[in-house]
Amino acid sequence: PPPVRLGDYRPPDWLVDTVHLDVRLHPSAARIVARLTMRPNPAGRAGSPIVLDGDELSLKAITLDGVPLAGTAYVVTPTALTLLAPPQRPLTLEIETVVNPSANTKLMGLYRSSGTYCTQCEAEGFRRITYFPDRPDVLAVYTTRIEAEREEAPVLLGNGNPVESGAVEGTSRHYAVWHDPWPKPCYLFALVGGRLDRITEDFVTATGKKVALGIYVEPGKTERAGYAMDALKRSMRWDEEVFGCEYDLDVFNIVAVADFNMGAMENKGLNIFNDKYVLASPQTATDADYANIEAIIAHEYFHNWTGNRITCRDWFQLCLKEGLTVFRDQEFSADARSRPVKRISDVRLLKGHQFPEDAGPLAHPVRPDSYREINNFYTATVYEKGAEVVRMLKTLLGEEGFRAGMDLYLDRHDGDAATVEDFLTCFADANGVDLTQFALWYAQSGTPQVTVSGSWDAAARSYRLDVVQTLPPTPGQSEKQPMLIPLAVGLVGPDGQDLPLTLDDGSNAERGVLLVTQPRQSFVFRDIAQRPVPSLNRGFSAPVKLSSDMSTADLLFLARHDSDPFNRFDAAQTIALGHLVEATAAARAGADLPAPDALVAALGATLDDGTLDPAFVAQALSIPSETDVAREIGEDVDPDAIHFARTTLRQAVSAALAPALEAAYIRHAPSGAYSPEAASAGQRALRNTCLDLLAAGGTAESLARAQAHFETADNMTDRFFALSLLAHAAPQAREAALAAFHERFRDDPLVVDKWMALQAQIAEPQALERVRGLTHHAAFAWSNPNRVRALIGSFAGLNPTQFHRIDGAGHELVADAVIDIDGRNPQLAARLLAAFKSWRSLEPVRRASAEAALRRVADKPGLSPDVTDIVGRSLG
Ligand code: DPP
Ligand code: ZN
Repeated sequence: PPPVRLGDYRPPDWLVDTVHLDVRLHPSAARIVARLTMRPNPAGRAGSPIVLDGDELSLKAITLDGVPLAGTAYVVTPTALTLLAPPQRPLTLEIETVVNPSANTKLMGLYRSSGTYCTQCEAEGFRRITYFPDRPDVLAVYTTRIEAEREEAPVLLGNGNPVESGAVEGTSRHYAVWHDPWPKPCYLFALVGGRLDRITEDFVTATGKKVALGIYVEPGKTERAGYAMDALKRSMRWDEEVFGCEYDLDVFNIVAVADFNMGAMENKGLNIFNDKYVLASPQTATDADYANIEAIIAHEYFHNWTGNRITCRDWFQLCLKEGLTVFRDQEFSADARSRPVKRISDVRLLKGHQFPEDAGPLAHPVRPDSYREINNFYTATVYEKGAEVVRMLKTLLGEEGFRAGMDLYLDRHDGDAATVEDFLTCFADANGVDLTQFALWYAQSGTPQVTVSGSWDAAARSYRLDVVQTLPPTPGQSEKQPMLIPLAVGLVGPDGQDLPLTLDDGSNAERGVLLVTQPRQSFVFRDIAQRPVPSLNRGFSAPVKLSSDMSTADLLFLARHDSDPFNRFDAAQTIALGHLVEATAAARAGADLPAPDALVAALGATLDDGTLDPAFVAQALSIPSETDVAREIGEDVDPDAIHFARTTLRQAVSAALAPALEAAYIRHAPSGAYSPEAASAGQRALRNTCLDLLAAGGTAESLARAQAHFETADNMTDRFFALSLLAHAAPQAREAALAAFHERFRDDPLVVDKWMALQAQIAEPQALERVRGLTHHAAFAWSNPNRVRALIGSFAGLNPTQFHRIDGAGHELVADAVIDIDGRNPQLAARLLAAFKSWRSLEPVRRASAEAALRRVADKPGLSPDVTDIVGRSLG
């Protein structure tokens, strides 16, 4: 099929006002009767047929205004039901379909997960439940009656508010009716039926309305839902306080299921979650798990306004809800935890996932203008870069201007299916600014390269920054226009204090933000009496690749003194990356590796600074990942050389800083019982980072310390961290530790996932056989996305030396898995295949093997549209 194009958008020809669904759950033959009241859209084409999407549906009956339709009045194909010549007036269609939830391995539409019936409709899953105009700009009011065997599904949940429930007379079945008063697109439809336990709490909104909150989990797991409930209540309050968004139904339910393609889904009033992002206890979840749960609970809740009350006109506008909602959840976590540390980890995620995407064959704009398979656009670019674009708006407009734009958007577009243009227009209108050039962030793909050089003119007492921006060509976009880049800067004086910024035209660079709009531009600051050190792109104000002519000495100075915590972190990272690039080149050339003196000095100073937040120090001490280094090198990448350079660097840092690391390890010993809150997590993060760097030295003492850490841990964060250390750094202790860990947690699938993921990441040739072996482990299941992502996803995404083995066996393994999974779950298969996104940057031998693996996938007959799209673009 040809691609779908943004430019081809047309409003729907028919609208749906109300939907009455009657769903009778059954493991293999669920029966759905849908009654739709429809009318011709005045904005559509007059006289149009009614075209309803469908996928793997069995049509049983269809009536129009209560009269069965003649077989000649409609046409059914595998993808649509078309009423050829419907009367051009309001009408009621009743359609009966049957689907098989147990056979639904795609996990789209209505399916069963460990015996629980659930649905996933975004993006195009509702058409797998009933025939419907499955597009986000058709908004209807839904009433859903769900019926099931009481024994099999005592809990029946739908969107909106509960209306009634009861027994079905004379049977073992029961039913529940739900009504959602808010018009919504069908991708936000959901229902759940199952044997579930729950926890409940009440929340009183800002205007005093009581909301009944429920979190439903597999029987016996309620004690692990408490943190999610806490995060939910805090999210609801925060959204009232920060964005003025109040909840709008009597109930809000969350259901955790074990088989889920995504992280979670924001269905109106009934969020459905991958259980990985709900269930947590100190014994089973790490600090990172807790932070993810908090962020994702908030994210899905925030969609109630940014996504549900205001939805997307079409799927090209996906970033309208996702980028904005990621920005909102990032801000929530920043307020709940440490803002600088949150910013650092968000930027690390962006650089680790989005930058490589933007630099490879899968690059696409934040708002793509064509797609073949929308499921493949739930990407780091749409989500994370999309959030950066919203953040830049805030940087440009300031706190108040941004809030004014948001208020206008929430007010003007409530109830709409909106576009990116609608969104930007609100900010332009509220602030009286022109955002035409800014809008290029949505349209142009690729990471802008910004090169800055600074010079101080002692005689003129001025400082000049010369800025050059370029945007590399990306698929489908050979020519680019200059972007509007908000570059936050500071000039740091010799005493470490920020100098006042006055531009030579007398204006003060507002909030320290330079507006870069031209390919080349210079900014001159006056009254600069001494040579300052420039601090560029503070807080990572723009998602660009920055390079400058800054000396190592200047970077070291910033690492110690910058008032901007992000740049303080980043200065040390820049030193480390520079070292690793040089060391990798030396390793490939068989030369001696350089000594990391500057980096050791920077890290040592950070470690010694008792005023810093431990969570910040932990981030600042982290050595850039192998993927970071590969991205920095950019072409002709040899993962083994990078691994060697990085391992050598870690050894050197370990040796040089051992006493300070040991002291910090002891200083940050836990006091009191485990708590997942940020301060406590920060202590653990720093302590574990020290443990890790110490173990990198490989001394018997450091490994014994890791072993003791493992054995005495009273929480999953410490236990799993130590296990990872032993698995990576202590082959002799590895098997016993892995076995002990497995023995303790063998009945807990989410913890066994961690155990598998860890083994898949060991940077040794045996990892491949280990992964193969684990696919036959009793706990592994190809049908469960969490299991597949843990084992195969971790191998492909987090074990560069073994995925990119020089003999090609790693590529083969992943290609085989993709082909195998594609028959069951195309979305999951396509996700996995995207691990090849940087294949063109590999050195020639590995590049050839990656290409061969991709071609083998491409040549497979019967591939899904999902995998066809990824493999096609990857090779294109
Ligand atoms: N559930 C996914 C998310 O919230 C897709 N909407 O990002
Ligand atoms: Zn989302």
